[in-house]
Amino acid sequence: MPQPLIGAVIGCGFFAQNQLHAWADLPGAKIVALCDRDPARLAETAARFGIARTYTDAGAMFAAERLDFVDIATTVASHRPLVEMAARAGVHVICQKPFASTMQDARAMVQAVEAAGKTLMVHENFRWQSAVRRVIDIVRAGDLGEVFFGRISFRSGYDVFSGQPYLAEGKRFIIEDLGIHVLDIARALFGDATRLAATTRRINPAINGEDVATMLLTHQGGATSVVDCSYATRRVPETFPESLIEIDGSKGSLRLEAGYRLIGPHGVEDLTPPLLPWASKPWHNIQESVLLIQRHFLDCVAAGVPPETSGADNLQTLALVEAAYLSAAEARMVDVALL
Ligand code: NAD
Ligand code: 89Y
Repeated sequence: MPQPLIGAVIGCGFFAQNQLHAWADLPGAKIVALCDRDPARLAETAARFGIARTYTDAGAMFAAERLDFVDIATTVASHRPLVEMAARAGVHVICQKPFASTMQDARAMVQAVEAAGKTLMVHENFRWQSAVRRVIDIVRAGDLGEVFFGRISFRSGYDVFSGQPYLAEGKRFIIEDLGIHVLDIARALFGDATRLAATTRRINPAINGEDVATMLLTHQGGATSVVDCSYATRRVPETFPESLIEIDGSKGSLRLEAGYRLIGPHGVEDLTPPLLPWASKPWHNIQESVLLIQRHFLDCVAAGVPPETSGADNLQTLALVEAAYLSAAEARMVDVALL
């Protein structure tokens, strides 16, 4: 049995709890230290997961610990300094989405970790949800033939603001927070996109950013896709946090419907995700994907290959986010390569 990779988690907030549960389930990793600048959150999380060594300052942690990797679970403003610090410390890095607030920051972060010769994975987990992964496997196996159309739709009225109050505050909301995942699924299914057009709306008057976005993408391979997301959709039944998928190809079509029901080239499949012992509905779909992406990271480090959502790969997803905001602001189709 190989030795586990020794790691630390920076950020002990809302979502890091899932990441820590997943690490505890993975024998290939051992989290030995935690860091959060909020001492109360730090102490509470350390006690919950039985992690003895804690730091309120990431620099102090890197100076004191011998780590193989760090898992950065903070919000976007701290990503660049923390990723660059991790690169200087010479450790592998996982960083939560959104990876960066500008393309310039993102490129610098990728470069820093590349120069250190380490692995950088963006925690872009939606493409690892088991139902979504099944669809990706079907498309990549060629079971639908040449794909010419796709739609990935995330429409919900779920209150995400109570758990993540910062989402109501930013000038940007749904594309940067949630659409980023859905755009990443589109890339995983149809390849990189060359052109994008978007419209946005804000329906909820209590938030600052857009909560509805509709995007049209042209992909390099020739497929056209529609990525639409909304947190202003009061649907019954509520489907949070499911991404519904429609794909048409030259040999067949598939539909991933609400309730994780897939109708495709292999008949009707029930893709209900498992409820992990530490998970809770309706988040269990996302929570399982956290375990799967973190396992993927360990596999990639062991094999010396880049993760699917490496930092370099994620530049393409971030470019789509930027393209969507630009397109909505200027009411025009945007050439993604120019960003
Ligand atoms: P949060 O505010 O609840 O937690 C972030 C924590 O990081 C806080 O406790 C804060 O004190 C700490 N922190 C911030 N800067 C720090 C620094 N420089 N050093 C040490 N600690 C620092 O936020 P959250 O809701 O847990 O979200 C964290 C990230 O996870 C966000 O980028 C969010 O978009 C992402 N997220 C991802 C998913 C997913 O499915 N991939 C789901 C939810 C949130
Ligand atoms: O922050 C978001 C994410 O990454 O997944 C769902 C979410 O928690 C709210 O939109």
